[in-house]
Amino acid sequence: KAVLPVVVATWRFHNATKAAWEVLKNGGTAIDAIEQGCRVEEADVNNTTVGNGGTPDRDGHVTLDACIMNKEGNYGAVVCMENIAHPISVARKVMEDTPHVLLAGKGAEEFAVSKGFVRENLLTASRKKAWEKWKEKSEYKPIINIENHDTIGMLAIDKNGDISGGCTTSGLAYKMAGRVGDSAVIGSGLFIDNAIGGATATGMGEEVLKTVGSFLIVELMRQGRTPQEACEEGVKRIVSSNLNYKNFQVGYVALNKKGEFGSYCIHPGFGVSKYQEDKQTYIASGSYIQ
Ligand code: SD4
Repeated sequence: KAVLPVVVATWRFHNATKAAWEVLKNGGTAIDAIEQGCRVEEADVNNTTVGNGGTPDRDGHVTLDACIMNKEGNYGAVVCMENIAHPISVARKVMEDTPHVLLAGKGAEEFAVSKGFVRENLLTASRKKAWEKWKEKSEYKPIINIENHDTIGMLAIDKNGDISGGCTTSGLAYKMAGRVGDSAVIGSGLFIDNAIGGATATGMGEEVLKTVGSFLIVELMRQGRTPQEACEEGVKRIVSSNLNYKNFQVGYVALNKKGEFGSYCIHPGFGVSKYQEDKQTYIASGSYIQ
């Protein structure tokens, strides 16, 4: 029997999963839980990979990617959007209020403003200082499990058994201007199928994009794999095609319609925050490299 409702998220995002759980516990929908949960990280300036307080690109611009997907298989996303603190909510508006699924850059920002979102400066003093320090050497070298990995990917099933998901990030620290990662791209950073379950990703977005990771994992679950087996296969697909895998991290989380979850990553250090049966837990993920 399915143990519902349930919410899982990448990393140690206790406050975000708690906010999502509050929505679910009170009978709210999975899509509302996802939006409210993701907003917690977007607002937290101490999370330097999401929303306000995110790390800028190498030119000093904080550019955000986010997407959301609902039980009908509808999807909305923004990529490379500046000056708007809650891209997850803008993504939801793209999904619900436009004939499109993905808005980029200035267009996304203008759309957000037209929907009542307020422009604000997202580059905090601390991130500006860190960027200025980075510029002294301008060395582009992501550090495993540290500066590049705090993206929140979240999957939730409500009491009706319907699943939704969201993913929101400022992307890799000091990326090139205009770079878009996996997080807001359907099938890569996130995929939801209300008949099967969902999957989401964090880490080196280029690798997730090249293997269409989240779609792959949901399709493997459709073929009968458990969420755990599907996540392991998703990671294997990356490490078997890229000999450089020791130098980057990718972590996957998957949830099936029974409320069972799985997770797997390349390097130790990744884990999943879960709220189920009124209990919050953190589960360290298994890894390809021990
Ligand atoms: C990206 N996957 O833009 C994101 C980065 C990430 O935690 O997950 N950071 O490639």
